[in-house]
Amino acid sequence: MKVNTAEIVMSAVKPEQYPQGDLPEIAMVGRSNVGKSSAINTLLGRRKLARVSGNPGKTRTINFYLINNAFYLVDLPGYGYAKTSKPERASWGKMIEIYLSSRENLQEVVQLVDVRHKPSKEDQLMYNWLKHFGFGSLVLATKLDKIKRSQYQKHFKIIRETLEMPPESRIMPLSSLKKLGIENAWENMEPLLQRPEPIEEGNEEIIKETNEEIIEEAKEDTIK
Ligand SMILES: Nc1nc2c(ncn2[C@@H]2O[C@H](COP(=O)(O)OP(=O)(O)O)[C@@H](O)[C@H]2O)c(=O)[nH]1
Ligand SMILES: [Mg+2]
Repeated sequence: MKVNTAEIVMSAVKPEQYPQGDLPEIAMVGRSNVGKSSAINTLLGRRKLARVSGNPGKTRTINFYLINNAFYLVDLPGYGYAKTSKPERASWGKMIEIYLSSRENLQEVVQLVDVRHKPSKEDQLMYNWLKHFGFGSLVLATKLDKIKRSQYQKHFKIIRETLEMPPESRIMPLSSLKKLGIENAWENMEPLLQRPEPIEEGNEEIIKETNEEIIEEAKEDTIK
């Protein structure tokens, strides 16, 4: 994945502020300090587009990053920050719920977990919530450099089992420090960002004919 342009286009707290248009988007969510801002910077090859660990728990907006004018990467506010008050937690929940349930552009929500630790109760709740909305096919395991290579599989297994990931869901290991796992992450995310080409005027007939040819060929193949 070649990132030519990456810019923040909106910090939103309500749907009216989400960017308009039908570009596809992938969102990232995780507990605060999991390494989400670092991961976004690393995936985009930018040093400080997303702010790293400035003031944990303070980011209370949904940040939309426009990439290559083709899709959005969306930074959702983190959860699990100890000093968050009850009303703050409730407004966080409402904001995320509205986003997950209403955003048509949204193709996938990537859950981030720290590769070192068994996912917390809150991680599990978040992931269940994502599954409920039909997301959760990708989990990004951060801070890979903090464990030994010989321990990778053991940690992936704990994450998979604790979150009760469906067998077809994937773990994408990433180290923002060592810049490991970037290409693999994009290989998993890119297919989710494909949108069918809009049919240009005048091409409908060609597409119809091509489809008919394909159907004919398929029939012939079946007969043989
Ligand atoms: N060793 C290591 N540290 C990381 C990595 N990613 C993030 N961190 C550190 O974890 C802390 C939180 O990172 P940040 O990206 O701000 O997390 P966020 O709160 O989830 O956005 C910072 O001190 C980062 O330097 C990583 O891949 N490896
Ligand atoms: Mg952050």
